[in-house]
Amino acid sequence: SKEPNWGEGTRAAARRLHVLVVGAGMSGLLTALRLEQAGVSYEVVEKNADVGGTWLENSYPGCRVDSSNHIYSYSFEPNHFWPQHYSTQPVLLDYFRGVADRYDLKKKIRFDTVAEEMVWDETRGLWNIRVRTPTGSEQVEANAVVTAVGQLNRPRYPEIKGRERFAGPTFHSAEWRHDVDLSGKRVAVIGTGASAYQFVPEIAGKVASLTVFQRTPPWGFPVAHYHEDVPEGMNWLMEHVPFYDKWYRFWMFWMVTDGLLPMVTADPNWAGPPIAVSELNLGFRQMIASAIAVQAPGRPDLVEKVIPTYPIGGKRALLDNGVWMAALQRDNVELVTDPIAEITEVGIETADGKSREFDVIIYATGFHASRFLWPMKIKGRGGADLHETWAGDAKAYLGMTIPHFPNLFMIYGPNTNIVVNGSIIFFSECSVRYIIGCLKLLAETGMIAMEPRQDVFEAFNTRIDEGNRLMAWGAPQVTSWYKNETGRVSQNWPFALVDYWRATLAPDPNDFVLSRSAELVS
Ligand code: N01
Repeated sequence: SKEPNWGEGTRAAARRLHVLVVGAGMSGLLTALRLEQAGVSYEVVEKNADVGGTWLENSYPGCRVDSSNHIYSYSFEPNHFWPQHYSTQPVLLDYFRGVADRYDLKKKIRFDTVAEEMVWDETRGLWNIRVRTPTGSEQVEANAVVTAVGQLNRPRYPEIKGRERFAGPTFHSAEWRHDVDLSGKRVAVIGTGASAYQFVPEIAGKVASLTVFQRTPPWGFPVAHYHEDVPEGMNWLMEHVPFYDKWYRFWMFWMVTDGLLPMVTADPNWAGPPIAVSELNLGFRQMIASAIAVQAPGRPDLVEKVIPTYPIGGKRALLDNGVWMAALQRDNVELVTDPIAEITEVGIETADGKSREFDVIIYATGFHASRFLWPMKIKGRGGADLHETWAGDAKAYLGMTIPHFPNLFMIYGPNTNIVVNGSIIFFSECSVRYIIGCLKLLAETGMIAMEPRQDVFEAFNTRIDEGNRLMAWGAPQVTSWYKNETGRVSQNWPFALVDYWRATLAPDPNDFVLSRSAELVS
């Protein structure tokens, strides 16, 4: 995305606008930067004491990005010297802090401040937002609100009987207790998603024993250079060959990420086994399954447990350079696949009647992903409550706007997540460019409010649902956090990256209802 290129007339008209941005993570910083460049008045509220969002909060051992950094970075802030292809969390946090400092973004960020409730004022045509500050509560007024709160930032603890009874320390992977020394301890880990996949190999050698409770195995794609340094020669090319970095980024998006989509696209006429969704998907499965099996020679019992029975692409696939399987084969590590029955004062009991005792339990059980914008309370036109309107099934137009909720713009909203293709930063850049375009539209038309037309919103979501039904993650035999409580895929974008880029180049005024006041004017 580029700096907003607004003429003086637009800039002058936009000066009447004030925008509240919620969140100072990757998307919030980007929004702040573009608003700054456009000359629009804004403030950012951030619940944490620093910028960085997910890269500030997740500090578990081994935490790193699993999209290559050459695409997981802002297009306008390339780093020709990423130390590794997939950087660790401290490197990422430094990168985002560096962007905040370089563009002097912190001056308008209010830290330790939480947006709790926002109510649309029909008559004045603005949002009244109640924010909780370190010293109390206050009201903020804004013509528009941009939420940049992520999809994966409210840790989810499992509903397992007796969870509160365990006497030892317990914590969630996203709230890592660095004060709990794991060395020499008997540790249980519940969950085998992306987070566990990264920290289990890191802690396995330090603890006395490690028991990993797996409900469903993840697919791990073999990526030999996952933890490796970027070769010096590549950095040299990035630095010295004109446009090499841009070409590399484009190539990654095109070949390495969007290029995987056909492998996880369902054949509507597929009559094969439900472990795959197409012939290509079945072949892909066989290839990855063999890559897993060769890592545990002589352990068919383990191989059987770790090879998923759902189609590849059904859930988030993880990157694997061998450390996961190596950890599971250590003498002090056990992989338990019997369902957990109960947590007791001293340990965990499984459905097969076995009890195991632990000193520490770590929950790697993911996030409340489908509860978009939760726990904020949001009331739009006529006092409509957003969470009641959604009723557990969050939808938006292009992931960003919702009928009856004027001037509320979401980044990383419903159906803007990706499973195999790309980088969320790409989506955020597209969304922010579009949102800035919406503010431009308001400024240039002199209108006060905009919201998507109901028919446009519905047609878009019908297209999204049809797309997701054709993907491995939409297959009926797959359950995952990509599906909400209604069973609909509310997280994922089912198309190519370029499709989102094209759809969000600029808002089409015909898609919106624009209004001057409480009266709607089409
Ligand atoms: O969480 P998850 P995560 N009893 O929801 C299991 C991003 N991310 O924090 O599959 C037993 O994937 C659950 O089992 P099942 C990335 O988008 C990125 O690991 O539901 N087990 C699953 O195994 C990722 O996808 C990065 O059957 C229970 C696990 O807990 C997303 O965040 C790194 C259970 C939860 O896995 C979330 O990843 C980390 C129960 N009651 C995260 N409830 C990188 O970029 C849940 N589980 C590298």
